[in-house]
Amino acid sequence: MPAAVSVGEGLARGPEGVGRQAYRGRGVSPRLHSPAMTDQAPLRAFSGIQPSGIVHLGNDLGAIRNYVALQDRYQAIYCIVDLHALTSTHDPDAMRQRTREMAASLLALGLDPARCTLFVQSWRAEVTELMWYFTTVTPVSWVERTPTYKEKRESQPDDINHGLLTYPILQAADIVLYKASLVPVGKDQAAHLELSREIVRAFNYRYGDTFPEPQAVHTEAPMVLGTDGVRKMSKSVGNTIEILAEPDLIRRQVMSMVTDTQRIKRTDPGRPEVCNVCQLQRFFGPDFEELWEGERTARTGCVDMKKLLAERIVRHYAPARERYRELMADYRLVEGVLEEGAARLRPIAEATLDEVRTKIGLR
Ligand code: AQP
Repeated sequence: MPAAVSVGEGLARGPEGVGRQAYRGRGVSPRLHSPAMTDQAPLRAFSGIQPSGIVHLGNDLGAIRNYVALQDRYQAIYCIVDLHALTSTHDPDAMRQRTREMAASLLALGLDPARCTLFVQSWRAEVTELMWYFTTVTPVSWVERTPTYKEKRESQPDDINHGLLTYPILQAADIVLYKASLVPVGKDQAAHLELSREIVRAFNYRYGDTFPEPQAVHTEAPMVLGTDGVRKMSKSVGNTIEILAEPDLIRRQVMSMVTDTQRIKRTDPGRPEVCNVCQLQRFFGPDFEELWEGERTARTGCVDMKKLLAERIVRHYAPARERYRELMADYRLVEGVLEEGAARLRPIAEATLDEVRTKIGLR
């Protein structure tokens, strides 16, 4: 099986070029489009997202759109990974609040509890037991070389806690505790996914075939660039577009975007292939090629293009913003969804642990 596949539904493709590199899909595997809820072998999809305060455009275009798409095709399980977030968030009130915000955001953006399972990671604590077993098949050198660990050592030098090192092992346990084989994620997660596959292989090699090797499922925007036009859109960089924020904030964030740096004067022809604003237009209207032509011929300026993108983003997410407000105002519904989600997963988690404890000789 390939390590990554894409589900490009509803996401337009662009031409070759630098921008295209950033947003390129990985080719659609026909196998992934077959109905999944068969009695015989229901394929499971699993993904986790950190309760980290805001949902940005990178999260949605890179992952959440696929969460939504996959819930009609597979048994989809989505998790708010509070245990992972503890490696960086140490304020209990912030943790509680952000977990609520993320749950409400995901429901507002289209997760439907009738078609998927949404829960909070720590509410199914079996995962921590499985993680321990996985630590015993994972060489330290594998986790030390993880790029995100190296990045976090830089970004939080005063807080290099052990959780940062073990982070990808917990991620592997998250996925396979539910025997999921498909993982909708952005491309920034590629190294973690590869490590999950290696850990699964190591476990299966030592104890016999137990878990499927998970594979990433990408959208056609697996790496959304931030407002700086250079780095991955990321909260820690501060280059985000917060899709559920007030319209004025969204407008300010879009208007701050870096465009084609070689287009100095309004009359200079633009290069939509390298302009992040132009590239993002692909996801908010079918007329992006016309817009690009306007850019190439200098009919439109960068400011026009940003204003248009800002209005389209504001409009696109208006219903979700409204729904998010409603859910946060009356949180009981969200709480019920999360409780029901965790309860629904209990038999699967327990069955996996029973099997594992026996295989490794603890029972
Ligand atoms: N820029 C991005 N492009 C495509 N996909 C992205 N994802 C995140 N950023 C991009 C995908 O979103 C899912 C949730 O990831 P996460 O839990 O790591 O989310 P985050 O904390 O919001 O990501 P940040 O902003 O990058 O966090 P920091 O700055 O704290 O490290 C994942 O599937 C991820 O691939």
